[in-house]
Amino acid sequence: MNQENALGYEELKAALITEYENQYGTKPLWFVAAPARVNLIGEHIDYCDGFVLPLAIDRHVMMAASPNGTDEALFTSLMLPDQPAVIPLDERPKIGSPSWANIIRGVFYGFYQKDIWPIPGFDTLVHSNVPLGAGLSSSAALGVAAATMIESVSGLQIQPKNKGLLCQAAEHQFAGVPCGIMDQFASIFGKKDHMVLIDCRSEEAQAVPFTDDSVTVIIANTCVAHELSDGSYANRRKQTEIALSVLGKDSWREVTMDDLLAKQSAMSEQVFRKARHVVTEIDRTQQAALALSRGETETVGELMAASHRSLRDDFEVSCEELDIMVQAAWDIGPAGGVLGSRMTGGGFGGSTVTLARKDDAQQIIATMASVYQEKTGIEPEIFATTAVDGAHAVDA
Ligand code: GAF
Repeated sequence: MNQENALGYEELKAALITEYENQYGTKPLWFVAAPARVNLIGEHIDYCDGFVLPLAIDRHVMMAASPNGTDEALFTSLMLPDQPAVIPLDERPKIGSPSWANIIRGVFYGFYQKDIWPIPGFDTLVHSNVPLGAGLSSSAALGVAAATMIESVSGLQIQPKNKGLLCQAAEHQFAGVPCGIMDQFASIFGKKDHMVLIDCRSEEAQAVPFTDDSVTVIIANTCVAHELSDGSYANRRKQTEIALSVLGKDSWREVTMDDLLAKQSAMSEQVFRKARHVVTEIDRTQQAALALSRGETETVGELMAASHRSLRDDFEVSCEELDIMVQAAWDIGPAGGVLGSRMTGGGFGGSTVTLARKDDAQQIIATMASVYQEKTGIEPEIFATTAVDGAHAVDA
């Protein structure tokens, strides 16, 4: 999908309701939306007790549903119309086929474990304007949308933090991705015109306002697909765990650079560099949150650049296309309205995030697109986004 032409919130909602009526011959009783996210800074440290600073973006997974009088939940996605998923609700949820619905099965399993079970059957249609494989957490948005739908159907609300943890567990157990809490928490705690500062140790989320409304966020999808379940993500997480055990600490929050240097010879060069990223990125994220709240955009830009270099050189999760896209933004620089740019999300492809002056955004997008296309031969998807509210039920 070319994101320039992606459906907006209201269009997506209208399309889903119309299609629901066409397929099921009735209006949906329940309707939910869960946003994707982009992370400004704090990468690969949500599973290291770090701080992260994402925002929920105006790209959503939406679901419409009505009771079907059976003990099965049916999920059909307008993105994959020939792969409907039937999920039995009279037994313990298990991994199954089609695989796109495993995250939903995992969310059902979370409700099963919480004794919110059995749930009466319902027919669901899913629609989305979140680009897939773009590192914008389409999977977390799908899981959070499913949890929000199950809350509507069951009439029982889960505490937001527990809902986030339930959805994270679904990723671990049903999708094989040992992710942190950032994506699910951003989708749940997102707030219009705010970033979400998440303390991944205490698992608390705090909304931080964008104080400067002349600034916007640009997402540049390299269109190099990113897949977290292929083992590279799990491998990075494992290396951070090895480092922490060599350091002999319970939490990365207790690790200083001096601690790390003192143990450098006890770890491999690979593991040391992963650890250096964690220690420096935790520090950068706290500094960036403070600088943003003070409107010190120059500092934020420097921190974003340092974050990208650390992810590229130490954590090794960037790729040539991400580096080219980030360099294209850096080359435009503050004079052209670029305040900061870096890769965002899990990496190995996916997207970059750029903080930019609103007035210059269209020119920046055009320049980044043409530089990127010229250097890679790939047509990117680049769009400005806004911070939106977290997952919610809507009147259909
Ligand atoms: C993915 C994961 F799902 C997140 O938990 C986070 O670790 C991110 O990669 C990297 O910061 O989106």
